[in-house]
This record gives sequence, structure tokens and C-alpha cells, in this order.
Amino acid sequence: MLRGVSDDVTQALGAEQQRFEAALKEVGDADALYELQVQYIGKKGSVSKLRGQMGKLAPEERKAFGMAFNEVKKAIEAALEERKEAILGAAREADLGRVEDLTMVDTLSAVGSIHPITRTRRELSRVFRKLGFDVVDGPHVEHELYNFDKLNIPADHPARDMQDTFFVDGQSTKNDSNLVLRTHTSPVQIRTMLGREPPIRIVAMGTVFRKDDDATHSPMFHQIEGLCIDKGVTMADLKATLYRFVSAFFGSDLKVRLRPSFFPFVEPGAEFDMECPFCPTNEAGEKLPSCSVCKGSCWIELGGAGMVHPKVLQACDVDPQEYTGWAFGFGIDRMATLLHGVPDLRLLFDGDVRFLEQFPC
Ligand code: FA5
Repeated sequence: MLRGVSDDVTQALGAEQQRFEAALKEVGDADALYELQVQYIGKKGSVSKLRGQMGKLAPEERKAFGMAFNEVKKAIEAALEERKEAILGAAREADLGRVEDLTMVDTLSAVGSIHPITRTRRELSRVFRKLGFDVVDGPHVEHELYNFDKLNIPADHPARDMQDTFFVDGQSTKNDSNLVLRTHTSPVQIRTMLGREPPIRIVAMGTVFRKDDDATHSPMFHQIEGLCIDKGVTMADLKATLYRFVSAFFGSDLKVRLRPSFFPFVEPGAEFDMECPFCPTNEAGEKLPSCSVCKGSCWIELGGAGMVHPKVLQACDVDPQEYTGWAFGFGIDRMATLLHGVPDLRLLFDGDVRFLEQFPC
């Protein structure tokens, strides 16, 4: 490389270059590379120092040495740069590998989320409290007397067949009747009327049990019950309350309709439906019949309702001549499946994390 130049300094330059090239092969990271750079071409580096020897050379040798020095320095700089790129490239590759690691399940910091039923219950509580209702509770294991008899469903009444349930060993303290897993939240009506003086405005929410099991019926499910007892209360108040509730819960102005139906504890009794909030519309805002939720009917069946039967009022020591009242009840699980588009209600209770993860807080 330093052909035609023969003095000691020039040989030393060549020797330093060879030492550098050997050392470079051993360098594995950016720190070691920097050390090498300082060692050879830093201010006090071995190559840099040789430049100071130029003054000792004869004037006609200086030009050749200067050119040789610059050539060596440039070669060292280029080799350092090339090695630096290689080290950075390897570090980037390693970084990409680490990004993949980040996709691993991080079990330590995983926090749960609120179950869709709990979330729906909380939202129902919030809306009914705003409408002036107290939220009350009742036991899951109930006296048969409260679950059926005082609701005008005597032992031989066919309505009991529709709510076939689980009986619990042991005797109830009320009338020596049986203990049952409550089949609906309606016994909370009885407990409330026996425990408070009218006016009454309550909702009760909770778990209920029936001998059911299919895609839309679970043996354990959740209901909400509403009860209003006061002087001069009518069916119009019931409909207005249901309308207010549905509109507040779904956040838009939705109609409610009542259809005649039978429940032994209300008279008159009704099924109540709400206008479907999920129907797709055309550009003119007209609903299209292709809705998968209401199957094009534009109505969603919610539950039962009606004026509290005078026999129920009497059974709870409320004078039907002085007071009237209404009640309603519907399934919370159905509400949650509607809200979240869940095709099988039983998925809500399987405890499968892959299903529940679809409902983050
Ligand atoms: C009743 O349980 C009455 N207690 C409701 C009532 C209250 C009527 C007050 C009048 C006055 P029904 O059996 O229809 O009614 O049940 C009410 C709702 O519970 C149904 O509309 C449905 O949404 C839900 N439901 C009933 N059985 C199941 C089940 N096995 N799984 C899930 N949801 C159910």
C-alpha cells in the first residue's frame, strides 16, 4: 500500500494499519468499536501520533508521507463505519425479535373486566334510580309462599308448571311451605309490600332459577322487577315509566307497546315490547326489514307487566280500595345478549375467558 515510501515512519504507519485490521476482527459491539477508534485515530491514537512525525522527514518525502497517512486514515475510518453499520443492523434485528416477545400473553399485568351481566345490571340500577326508584334485594332461596301463593299462584295452579323449579331440602318458616330457588324476582314485590307502607317505587334485580336449558333459556338467569304502589296509579303510569326507561337505557326515543297477556299476579296483564333500536335504515330514515335482532318485526319482546292483582295487595295487607299499583319484570340476560349481539345466552355463564375477553371494560 505504501509503495515507493521507505522511511521508518511510513513502515510504522503500515504496521499500525495491520494491527488495526486484526483488532477490528475481534470487535463485537459498538462500545468496543468506539474504543478501537480512539485507540488508533483518536487525538492521541497510535496512527494520529505518527502524523506528528512528519516534521522529521525531508521536505521531498513529506508529500508522499502525507498522502500515505491520509490513505491509511481514510481506510481505517471506512472500516470503522462499515463495522458500525453491521453492529447496528444486528441490534435492529435483535430488537425486532423483542417486539415479537411483546405479543406474548402478559399474565402478570392482566386485569379482569366487568362481566356483561354485571355491567347491564349496573346500568339498569343507574337508570331506575334516576327515575326515582329504590333498588332493593331479595333472597335466592325463597318461601314457596312468597314465590307462588301470595302471588296468586296456589299449589294447583297451572302457572306453576311454567316455572318448574328446584326445591330445597328443609322446611320454610312461613306457613310450613317448601323452600324453593326463586323462579322470578316477583317475590320481592311481596317482601316489599309486607315490609313498607305505600307509596312504594322499587326495582329488584338478581339471580333466578328454572328447569330450563336451551339457546335462549338458562337454568340460572337474571331478572329485574319493578313495583309501584300509590293512590290513583294507572296503566298509563306503567306505560310512561317503561317508555322513559327504554329511552334512557338505549339512549334514543323508542316506543313501547303493551299486548294483553296473563300472569296470575296482575290484572290486567300484558307483555311489553320495545321498538327495535338495531334496525338498519335507508337514506330516508325508514327502517329496513332485514334486521337480524327483531327479524324484521321492528319490536323486541322484553317481559311481563300489569296492574298488581287486588288479591296480591290483600295478601300483603295493602287495601285495594285505597291503593293501586303496577309491576313489571323482564330478563336481564336477554337484554345483555341483545346489547352485545350474543347468539346463545348460555355463553354468558360458561366462564370461557375467550368469550369474556370480547367485552373489555
Ligand atoms: C315472569 O317471570 C314474571 N315474574 C314477570 C312479571 C313481573 C310479569 C311483574 C308481570 C308483572 P316470565 O316467566 O315471562 O315472567 O319471565 C320474564 C322474562 O324472563 C322473560 O321475558 C325472559 O326474558 C326471561 N326468562 C324467562 N325464562 C328464562 C330463562 N330460562 N333464561 C333466560 N331468561 C329467561
